Amino acid sequence: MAERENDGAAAKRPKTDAGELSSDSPVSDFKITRILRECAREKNIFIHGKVKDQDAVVILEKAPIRKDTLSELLKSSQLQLEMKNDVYSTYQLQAPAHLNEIKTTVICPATEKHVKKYLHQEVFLVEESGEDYRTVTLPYISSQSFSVQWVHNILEKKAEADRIVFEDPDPLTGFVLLPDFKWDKKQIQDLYLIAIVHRRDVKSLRDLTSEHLPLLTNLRSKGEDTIQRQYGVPPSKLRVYFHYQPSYHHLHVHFTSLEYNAPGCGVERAHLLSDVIQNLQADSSYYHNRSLAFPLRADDGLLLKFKEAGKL
Ligand code: M7G
Repeated sequence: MAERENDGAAAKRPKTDAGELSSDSPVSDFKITRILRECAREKNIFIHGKVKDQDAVVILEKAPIRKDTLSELLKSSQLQLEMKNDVYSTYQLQAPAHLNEIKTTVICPATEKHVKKYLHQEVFLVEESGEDYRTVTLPYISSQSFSVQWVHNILEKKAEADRIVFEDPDPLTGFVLLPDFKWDKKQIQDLYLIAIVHRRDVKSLRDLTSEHLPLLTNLRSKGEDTIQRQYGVPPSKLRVYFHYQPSYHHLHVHFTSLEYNAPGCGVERAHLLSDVIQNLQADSSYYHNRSLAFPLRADDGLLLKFKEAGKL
């Protein structure tokens, strides 16, 4: 099978995937239970509630202001004066609806684990040795991890097939590259794509050995080339990394714009792909043996397991 790349112009064009206005709105019936988290600076809110008796999480996030619609925004909005003093004045700008969108993510039915993921919580840094991984973490994630059904749906083209930007179908070194659902594709500043590998036997960074180097180098070069070509963002403007621990245990790599302070890109969770490649080149067992630190939330069952094992 040959590699596949979506038409560059189409990928650049900010298009909504499913496209049309949704007639069956899961949020109009949404009954709010509680606010899980909110941030005035990030202009988002995470809400837990019910849609027709099913638990749901709804995430609302004001979209960034787009450069390509600035003139239209300034020309076609109404201004309401708030105050005027000397050379200073502030207004409320009432933009036309299509320039005032709110990115909305719905998880329904949501499990208790989804609700916990978004609930604001105290976090603790855990240091996991290779041995801790095998005796504490692995048994826990084998029974408690989030489902990766959505990942299999992507790999099997049962979902988001029209969003795939690039695919290398090789079963060992291949992957699918597509926009992360955190990115609305409206502007390049917060570019966020994920590369999901076709192999299903690699859960995370921990499983990687030098055997996987052809996969990682292929993913890096083709992922970077595609993003340069499709979005005009060069490798020097990209942050390419794994999360450890990831939420979903099927190997994937995050490609984010260097300009965008993506959630989870801090040193306590992100591992640059280029560092991982070099570490594996120097020592095939690097990620099997070394201690890896990562944050766990106060209500995470894994934190309890670390405490029970006397590791915290
Ligand atoms: P992670 O490090 O396993 O988890 O990354 P995190 O969510 O704690 O960062 C998984 C990545 O996949 C995240 O960046 C998610 O935003 C993204 N993601 C999750 N889901 C359920 C989907 C989905 O259904 N479609 C797409 N395109 N991306 C998703």
